[in-house]
Amino acid sequence: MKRVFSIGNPIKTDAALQEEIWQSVSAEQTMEHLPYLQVEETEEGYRFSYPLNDTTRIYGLGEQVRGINKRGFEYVSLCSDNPNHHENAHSLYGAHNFLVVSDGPCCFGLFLDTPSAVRFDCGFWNMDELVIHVPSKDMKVYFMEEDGLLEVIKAFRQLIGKSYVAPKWAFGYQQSRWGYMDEGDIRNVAKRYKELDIPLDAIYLDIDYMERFKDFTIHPERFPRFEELVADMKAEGVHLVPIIDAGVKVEEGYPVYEEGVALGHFCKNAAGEDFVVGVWPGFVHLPDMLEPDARSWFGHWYKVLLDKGIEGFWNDMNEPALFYSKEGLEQFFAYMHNLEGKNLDVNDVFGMRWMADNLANSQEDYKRFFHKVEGRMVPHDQVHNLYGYMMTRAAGEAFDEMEPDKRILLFSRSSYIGMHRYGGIWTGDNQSRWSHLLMNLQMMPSLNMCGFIYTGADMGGFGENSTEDLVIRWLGLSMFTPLMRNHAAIGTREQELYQFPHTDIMRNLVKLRYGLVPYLYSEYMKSILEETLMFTPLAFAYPEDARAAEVEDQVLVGESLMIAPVYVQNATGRYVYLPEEMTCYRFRSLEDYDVMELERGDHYLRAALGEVLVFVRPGHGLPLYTGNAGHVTEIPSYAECEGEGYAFLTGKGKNITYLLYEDDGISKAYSERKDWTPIHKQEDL
Ligand code: MIG
Repeated sequence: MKRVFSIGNPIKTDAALQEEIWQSVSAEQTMEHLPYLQVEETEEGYRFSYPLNDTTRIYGLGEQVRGINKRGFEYVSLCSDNPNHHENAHSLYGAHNFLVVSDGPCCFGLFLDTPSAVRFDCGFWNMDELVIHVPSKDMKVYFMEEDGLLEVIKAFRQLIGKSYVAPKWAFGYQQSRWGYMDEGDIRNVAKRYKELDIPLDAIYLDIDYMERFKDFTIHPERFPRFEELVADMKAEGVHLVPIIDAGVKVEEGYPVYEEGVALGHFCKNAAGEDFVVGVWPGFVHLPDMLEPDARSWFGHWYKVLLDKGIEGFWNDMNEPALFYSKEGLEQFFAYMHNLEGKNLDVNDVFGMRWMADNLANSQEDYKRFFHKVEGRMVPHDQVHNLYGYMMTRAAGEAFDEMEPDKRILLFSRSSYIGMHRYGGIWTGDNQSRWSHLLMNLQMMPSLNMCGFIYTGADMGGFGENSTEDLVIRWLGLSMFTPLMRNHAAIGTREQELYQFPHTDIMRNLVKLRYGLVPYLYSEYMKSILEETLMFTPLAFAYPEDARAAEVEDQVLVGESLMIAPVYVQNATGRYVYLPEEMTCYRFRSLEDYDVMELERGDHYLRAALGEVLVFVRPGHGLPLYTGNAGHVTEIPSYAECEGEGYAFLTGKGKNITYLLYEDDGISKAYSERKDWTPIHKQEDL
């Protein structure tokens, strides 16, 4: 059953595409026709509720902290520049209002398409109740009930349309750091990786490549021969991926600023003037990404960098993150001025701190500026969650025009469902903590459910100092995620793989990743083309198994594999639950691994630092490229080399076939199922 309810006068988000096949229900019938849920109209909007029993589980919600089963916490869809990814964080950078309820034989999905800040109380205030508060009377509600969890996902993913397809080179290992200051730093990273024979496909350019943080500029002293650098790196197989920030610096003579002002493409204040906020470069204006002309205008600016040979971007600060507004700053100074010379009591001190802390990303500021939406001026707070989505859409749509048949790498920090068609996401500013390694694993399936397939976390952790063992263990997870990028914040310990003594382990693990690329890319593309999960919770794959439903630290990757990364410091192994018999490959490198046939049930398995456990399901196989590739493009396609250099690791069973998806990795023509290469187990040929 698929139903869509249109309530009030919803803002067009373009999140859903294939609505025609959905049964639409008129507003008057809403209450009776939304199955299972109780709906109440409240003063500010609607309240949906559903009773939870002992075995009810809740999935989805995309980029949020905590477990795969979201029950027991309150999550708020409010795109936030929140670097504190702790257990108590209610909102991160994305707003993904899709959840799935699994309740005995019944399972249904619910998507609340509204850019307002939806509160999902998944049994937080009352353990036995799911309550969703929507602070708006304008929204679309999509309800789907299917025979199983995977079917619910498929119905939803079909509704929202095909996910963004990244170029294949973006499945290589990528190095980033906020703090690479100049050409020399970049060349050095490439050199060190090459010297150590650790494969590398991309190096990221963070804000310091720009001239005083101005989008679409290059710092002339730090990068005096930018195009030459891009070309030299490309000749070595390394792509440079620059960051683009949402705000445009206010500066006379800066063409992006001047054009934006002249064409009226910036967000306005109540008086109709271009709204001013502070971000990196000081005062900036925010392009009105929701307005189609402004979007197209901003998107075409990426051409400046495409023309210099750039083939990938990351969009940052697009929640949008605001350090302050002019108005907020004035209030702050007035407040401080009042306190000057006073004998400060506790209220003054706390007030002062509160004022300072709330200068950034203030909800008050969101009310102070406006977007042009279908001819109306709409205050930002009503459309806040769409901003990062529309910025990335700006780039994605422009790439389709400027590079109609070439995939450009694109991922964003902030997002909303719908953005998954234009780019991927990275999960923002995590920290170098073991708990964040586990969080990375737990977030992957939820992101996939919401359409985000090209995704991954900052490997090694962004904030705080990482340690060598954490980096090694994190490699053991990131080697399976489409985006495998080591990124760290300025001021933290350097965590490029060459900064640590055990380069042999690092090399082995990265090479193992390159061996896995054919399989990972194949499963990635299948997940997009057939609307399935690439990262599947055990609960979804083994619905009859109550134990599997509670496993929060193992997931399936594609059709053949289960992974169980070690995320505990100093552990030399871990418990693993097998919902069926599996073949365990304990890898130390592409060539060096143990094979164990394991029964269904619990096992304690050794996995020393540098060892990675991969479980192959019975009847399934894993094609592994065992040759030496320094870059993704050096991995020969199976079809072309007829399997030369490939191993086929299988689970238990006879007549095992794996259907490998392959394409050229760069054009937008995707291969059809009939062209996929069947790989058979050797004995059965
Ligand atoms: O407020 O560009 O999440 O990856 O290195 C920090 C500097 C701004 C936040 C991004 C991070 C990036 C950093 N940016």
